Amino acid sequence: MELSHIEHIGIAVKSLDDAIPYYENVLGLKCYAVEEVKDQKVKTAFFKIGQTKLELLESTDPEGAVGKFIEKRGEGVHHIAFATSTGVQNALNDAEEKGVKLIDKQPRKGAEGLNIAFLHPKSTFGVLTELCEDPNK
Ligand code: CMX
Repeated sequence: MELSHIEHIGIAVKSLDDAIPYYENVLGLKCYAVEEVKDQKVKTAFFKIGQTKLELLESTDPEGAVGKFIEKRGEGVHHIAFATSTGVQNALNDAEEKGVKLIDKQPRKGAEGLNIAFLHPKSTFGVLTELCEDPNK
């Protein structure tokens, strides 16, 4: 597969309202969007730093991926998302061929209208890995 850059880093937090002021007042970043992704059972807040975004993730359901993550591991880095310039489906096919366990067999819609898919952290040395592409680019 071909990756162009780190699209975003996902960070699980208990509360967006509590965490956003740290990113704004201490790190000096600006939260430019808050969006609920119902499908993923999260509310997200976005910051941009260079080409890369930070995506804060607040769980909206204790049984969702982020709810379970915080319950088990506490707040912290949840996933890394790589932008691919050659298509998420192609990247998934390539990863599967190379023996990586997929969470998603096909891309689905994520925050900001991106096509996204996840590789399983048990196959990626403990890092939940997201592949994404902007269908409008
Ligand atoms: N990073 C690394 N390891 C993780 C992890 C993460 N984010 N989330 C779970 N794990 C580990 C757990 O610690 C656990 O390890 P052990 O068996 O050693 O304890 C193992 O994976 C299984 O975890 P689990 O709590 O039993 O959870 P599930 O198997 O039900 O789900 C996962 C784990 C990764 C398959 C699920 O979280 C998933 O499908 N994630 C992809 C979707 C997602 O994360 N959505 C939220 C963000 C969406 C967005 O960015 O918009």
